[in-house]
Amino acid sequence: MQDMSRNSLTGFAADLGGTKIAAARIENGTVVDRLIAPTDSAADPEAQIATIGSLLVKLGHEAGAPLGVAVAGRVDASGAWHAVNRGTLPAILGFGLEQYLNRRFGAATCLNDAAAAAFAEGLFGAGRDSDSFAYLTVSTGVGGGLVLGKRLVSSANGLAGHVGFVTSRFASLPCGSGRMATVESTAGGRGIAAAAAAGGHPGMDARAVFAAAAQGEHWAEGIVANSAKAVAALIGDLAAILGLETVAMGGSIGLAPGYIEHTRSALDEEPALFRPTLVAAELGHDAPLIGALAAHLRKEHP
Ligand code: ADP
Ligand code: BMX
Repeated sequence: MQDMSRNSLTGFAADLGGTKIAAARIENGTVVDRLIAPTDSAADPEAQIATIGSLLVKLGHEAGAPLGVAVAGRVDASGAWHAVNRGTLPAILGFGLEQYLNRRFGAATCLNDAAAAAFAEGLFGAGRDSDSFAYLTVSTGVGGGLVLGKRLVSSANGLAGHVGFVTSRFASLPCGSGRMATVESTAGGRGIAAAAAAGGHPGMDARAVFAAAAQGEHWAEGIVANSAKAVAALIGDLAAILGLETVAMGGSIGLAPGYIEHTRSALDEEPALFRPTLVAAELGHDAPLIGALAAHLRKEHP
């Protein structure tokens, strides 16, 4: 992975999450223009890609220009796209994404959003000096990407790195993946909103719960703390499995003021061996965009 220079990244990228779609024009490794639209979570894949297409056109994309597309959900080795959490993107049920993107945009590469961010952070960010590195996004869900021995871990079914679907002692409810009591079901944005509703505060998204916590509302502070504890325990578990040296955190919840500090203080309860260095993603919200374009250029010019 080391031989790619950030400066060589020029082209376009899109990042489709459970809450928002970002598209960007990237020049010499820097996002120079960006547009954001809300995700219509119930929309079918063609409609999702139409939204990406309209953002890309406004950014000046023309057919055949280099394009990387990062998506929430797993992308398997055949390029098919499947939601893992069916509650988040219920209409994404095994759609031939890579072929469709290639027909629609001339040339494109697609991969999971957290895997794309891990690729970028592993090459150019918080993971560049680590032999065992994980990127976690705490956003609509809790996603992940693993870079071991400088290689992004992948699997034919596209599920590798989906660390938010491990079970947690801080969770108790069913998860949209079909599993019970996952980290995502309590720590991700949808889980936080569900916890608020269950506690008598319906109609609040995670951002509103964080705002209530910042105002000193105890119920909201408890939900935010529980999310951070679940993520810290997940980091300890991943350290045990992978011998992690460094973890970078991204996503709008992961990067929200105070969240990483909450997670670090929960991680301090772990023995030193299970406590990798935890930092904010160096590329911030750009990580999935830069990683998607890097993955595309790597595929075109291996
Ligand atoms: P996506 O999941 O689409 O990639 P984000 O990374 O923006 O998008 O994550 C969306 C989640 O983050 C939502 O649950 C939203 O309520 C929450 N969120 C957005 N901004 C903030 C904030 N400033 N503080 C806390 N939570 C936030
Ligand atoms: C979920 C899962 C992952 C994704 C992660 C972060 C779905 C639809 N999503 O774990 O594939 O990487 O969320 O995604 O199965 P985001 O929507 O929070 O950005």
